[in-house]
Amino acid sequence: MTDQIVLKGICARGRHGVLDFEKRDGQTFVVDVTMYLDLAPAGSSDDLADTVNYAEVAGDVVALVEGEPLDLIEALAARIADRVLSRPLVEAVEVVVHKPEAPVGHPFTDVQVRVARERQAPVVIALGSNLGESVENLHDATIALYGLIDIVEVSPVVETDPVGGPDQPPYLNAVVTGTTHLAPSSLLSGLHDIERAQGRTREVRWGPRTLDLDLIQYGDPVFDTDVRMDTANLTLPHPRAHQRAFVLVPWLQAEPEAALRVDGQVRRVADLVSGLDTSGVRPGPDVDLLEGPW
Ligand code: A4P
Ligand code: MG
Repeated sequence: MTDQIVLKGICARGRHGVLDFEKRDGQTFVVDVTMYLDLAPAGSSDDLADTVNYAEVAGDVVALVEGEPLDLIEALAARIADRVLSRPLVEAVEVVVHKPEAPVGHPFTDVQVRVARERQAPVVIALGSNLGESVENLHDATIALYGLIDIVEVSPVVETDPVGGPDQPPYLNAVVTGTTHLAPSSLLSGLHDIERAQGRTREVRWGPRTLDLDLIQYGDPVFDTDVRMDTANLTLPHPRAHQRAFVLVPWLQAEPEAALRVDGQVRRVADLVSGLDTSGVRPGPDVDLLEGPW
């Protein structure tokens, strides 16, 4: 069951309606917002940064009610839902807009429009393995990713020279793109679960591993919907991805139009790759990570 924050009865005057006098005189609108998110982090940290500040949400709702006049409360509800979903931690939202003074022409107590929206954010995940049966590790991880994202593209497997860390065998790397309704922090903990299920232990930074899953990008920088954050557990976009041929080369193969934000600028991955030394990246085993052959 998903946790919720419920904010009820936010009241403001707006000028939404089809009739002239509604736009001229305005009336009262009342809004209820139910946000679905994982409250476990805030439950243990007692830190406002780990949850959604409902006072800010109320401020956003009032700004939209008092803002640009719309004809329909359906449109108002949809805009409120989109605004709430733009908060990185919110995974789904239900918005109810009440218009108790609507010109209905008969006695009534309330009219309300209810919309439910779920996040569908594009995501890019990089996979790496250089311990154990690496091809199988990447295959199992790709299948497990179905539990977290709707997969759109799976890159070919590339073999890569290790970057950083101790002396270690070459890696197999790949990139999976898709969409998810999960918030970034929930997606990252899902990635850690998959790593753990494959026996990943964290001993040496940049050391050999059965499986590494990195969240490279969340949202789309071209539409300015990419999440930018830097917390103790999660940095987005991934801070080293733009320098790493073992991430960018397979990503470009999976998504030729890919873009990544680097130091605030939206860059084509194709341009980033052409500026990198890619000599340590070569074709890997000829397998389709979803289909085989095994
Ligand atoms: N973390 C913060 N932001 C993110 C994010 N966007 N995605 C935190 C994933 N994790 C993120 O990661 C350390 C911590 O980073 C996590 O607890 C998470 O909360 P880790 O996976 O435990 O450790 P790591 O992978 O050793 O460190 P790091 O810094 O993620 O290393 P990289 O950048 O992933 O590099 N060479 C080749 N050829 N191929 C490789 O795949 N991989 C690495 C690891 C080094 N050299 C390589 C390869
Ligand atoms: Mg990592």
